[in-house]
This record gives sequence, structure tokens and C-alpha cells, in this order.
Amino acid sequence: MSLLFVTTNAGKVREARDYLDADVEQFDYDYAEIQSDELAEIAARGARESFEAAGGDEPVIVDDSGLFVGGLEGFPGPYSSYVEDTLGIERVWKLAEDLDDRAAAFRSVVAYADGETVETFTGEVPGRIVAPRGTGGFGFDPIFEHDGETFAEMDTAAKNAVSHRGRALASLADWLAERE
Ligand code: ITT
Ligand code: NA
Repeated sequence: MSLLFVTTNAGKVREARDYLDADVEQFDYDYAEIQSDELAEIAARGARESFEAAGGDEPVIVDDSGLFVGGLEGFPGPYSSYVEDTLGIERVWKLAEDLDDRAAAFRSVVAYADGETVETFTGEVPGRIVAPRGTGGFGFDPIFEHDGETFAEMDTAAKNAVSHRGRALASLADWLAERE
């Protein structure tokens, strides 16, 4: 099957291609992200809107994700993209550096829309904020450590095997397989 991944972020598409047994094409479109604390609501609305914007004849997926730092009350959370663009990951590290507890989590909601149904799939991975290490991945990967390695130190397959996005994509893949 083929899927259009509606996103401005090529890193997300690379991971989905590596993971899914489907032909994944990027549709580089910035869907309206509603102001909400709920990633699932943002993603579901985005998928519905994007399906129409993409022409309405191919199933689409969107991914809304974020980094949640426990000691910063979940910041930057749903605002992760804005915070990456404005503060940058080095300053997020600086904010976390003096915390007693640097536990964090990445969360991702992948939403699928095909004109008939909208389904959401979630994934989460625990980790902690560290000084930047590694050159792979994208976004906050250099400051997110899981099992002794930052996501930027892992290759795509290793990251997918444990990541928030990998877990959400696994649920999507199961659901798609059941439907066939
Ligand atoms: P689209 O909305 O166009 O898909 P985006 O990058 O703006 O692209 P989000 O709105 O979902 O995506 O924002 C997610 C933010 O969290 C953004 O700053 C990403 O770089 C970051 N992020 C998401 N998943 C990540 C991952 O696996 N590793 C590192 N950073 C990640
Ligand atoms: Na975005």
C-alpha cells in the first residue's frame, strides 16, 4: 500500500520509511496545528485536514510529537517545535542541567485518515536529558538519552526499535495488517 506522510519534517519520513512495509511519500505541507495540550487531538484534526489538502484520494498520516521534561512540568511538550526553533536544543539542555531529576519522555501520536476513518496511534519512550552527544537523527535527539545512548548516537533502526515514533508506527502497522 502507499501512504502520504504529511509533514515538513524529513526526519519523521525517514523513520517511517525504514519501519513500515509500505510505500511512504512525503507531502510537505504545514497543516494547521490547533492550540491544544492534547497531541492526539492536534494529530487527528491535522490528518483530517491534510487528507483533503492532499487531494482526497490517498490515505495520509501525520505525526504530532513532543519532548516532555518532568522537572520542567512537561515543558516543552506540545510546544516542542516552537521551542526548538526559538530557544534551540542547547538552551533546553541548559534549562534542564541544574534539575535534580532530568527524567523526560518523548511522546508521539500518529494519525491516519483515508476519508472514511480517522485513527490515532500513540507511542512513548522514557529517557533523560543530557548534554548534547551524537550526530544522527533530528530535533532533540542529541540531548535525549535512552539506555545509555542518545537518540543521535543510534542509527534509524535502533532508534525505531525503542522510540515513541517506532511504537506508534508499530500500532499503525498492526492495525493496517488486520484491516487487509
Ligand atoms: P510537522 O509538524 O510538519 O510534522 P514538526 O517538526 O514541526 O513537523 P511537531 O509539530 O510534531 O513536528 O513538533 C515536534 C517537535 O519535537 C519538533 O521540534 C521535533 O524536532 C521534535 N521531535 C519530534 N520527534 C522527535 C524525535 O524523534 N527526535 C527528536 N526530536 C523530535
Ligand atoms: Na509542526
